[in-house]
Amino acid sequence: MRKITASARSQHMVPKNCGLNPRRIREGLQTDFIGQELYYQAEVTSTNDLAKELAEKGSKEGTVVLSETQSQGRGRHGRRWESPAGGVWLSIILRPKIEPQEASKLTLTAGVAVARVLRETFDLKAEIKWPNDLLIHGRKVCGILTETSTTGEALDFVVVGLGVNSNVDLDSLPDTLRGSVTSLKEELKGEINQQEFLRALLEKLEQYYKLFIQMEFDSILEEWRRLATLLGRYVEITSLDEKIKGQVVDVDQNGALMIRLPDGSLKRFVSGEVTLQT
Ligand code: BT5
Repeated sequence: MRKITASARSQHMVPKNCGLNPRRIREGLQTDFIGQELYYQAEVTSTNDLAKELAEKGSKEGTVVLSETQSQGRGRHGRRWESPAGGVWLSIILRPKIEPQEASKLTLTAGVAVARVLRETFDLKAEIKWPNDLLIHGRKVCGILTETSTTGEALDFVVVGLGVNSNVDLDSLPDTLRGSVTSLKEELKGEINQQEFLRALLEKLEQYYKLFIQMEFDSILEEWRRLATLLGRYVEITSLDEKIKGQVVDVDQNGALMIRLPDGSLKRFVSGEVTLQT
């Protein structure tokens, strides 16, 4: 595994023939801590797994694990996350002083940061689908997987994993995903500069994470609401083997989805799979 730090930037550490050049990302990066320690591998099982291992060994807040491909990229509930070459597959170690159940707020925070980068850098109308999807024209371009490690009631660390189909060829994804996914390359009809994108992404993630740790989650949530696709929509939500239909009313202070059921009552969901009703 390559660890690229300010003190270890010698030429021989620069991987050759890689789409992502970690040394170049690190050099121009305007962050205080996110990505200042960057581990790069051409292939991993899952960047989240590697990040967890590093966090357990004491890696500091902001450490990023980045890979060109993942052989066992994961989504929620053990679902497979396709991670061919051309994408940005990364995980960030965070050590916020929060309760474990608040970690889902970090998924929303990261979603706002990614949406902002896609809008500001590429002028793409990226929207957030609760809880962890970023969509462009209704198709998934990014997924977020937030995982925690706890001891008893206390949170040890959080790993926020981000998968962005940046320069991914849609042909390299399984047929079953056709129609429901997209990539930046597809939307922009051309490849993007991965180094610049990564820098912008890490900088925006730090900006929002700083707001988060300054207890500014309310303002992040305000922004999240403006970027959300589901508010006011009629949906079906599957959560804990229960399927329920209703209208999305809001997200609450903890990022849970509030749905008005046909009988008028409100129900709160902390997790679940949402599909739009036609
Ligand atoms: C997610 O799960 O969307 C979270 C994905 C997180 C991936 C990152 S990559 C870096 C880090 N390391 C990991 O191992 N994971 C994280 P979920 O909401 O459960 O969505 C999973 C579903 O998205 C799959 O069942 C597919 O339907 C779809 N999917 C799989 N690969 C995709 C891709 N590359 N692009 C768009 N959709 C995909």
